Amino acid sequence: MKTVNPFRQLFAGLTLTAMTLAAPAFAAETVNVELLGERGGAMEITLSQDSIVAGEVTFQVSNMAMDTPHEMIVVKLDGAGQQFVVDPASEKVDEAAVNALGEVSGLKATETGELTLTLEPGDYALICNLKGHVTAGMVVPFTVTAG
Ligand SMILES: [Cu+2]
Repeated sequence: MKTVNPFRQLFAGLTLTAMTLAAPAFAAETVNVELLGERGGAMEITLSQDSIVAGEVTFQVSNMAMDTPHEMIVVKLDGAGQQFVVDPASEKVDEAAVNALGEVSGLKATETGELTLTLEPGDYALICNLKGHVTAGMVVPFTVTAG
């Protein structure tokens, strides 16, 4: 006759529960990023949260425009309030001159994309560097704290 130790089964069940409960502590942060505005008008980037604790973060990026492409570039700043220099000829920030860590590029109107990065504490900015878009308002500060 086969016997089953009920305590052993209970213990196995508790262990599984403990692992399930612990899992969210390791989950990455998610920041929802909306790219807003149409060609020729005001544009902006809005964030579901403008600060996270250092570690892995996923930017879920949505181009909310009706017919204007956008992108999102994550830039590490030298310090809070650092201003971007927009070249008057190209109407863009020189990406080689800034510390760009990653991007979701080429989002047509209504398209979405995502980018996962591991960020250390510091000051960052998210920009859309399509021609004229930073000047039109597509730059927003983002802070990563030590926690
Ligand atoms: Cu844009």
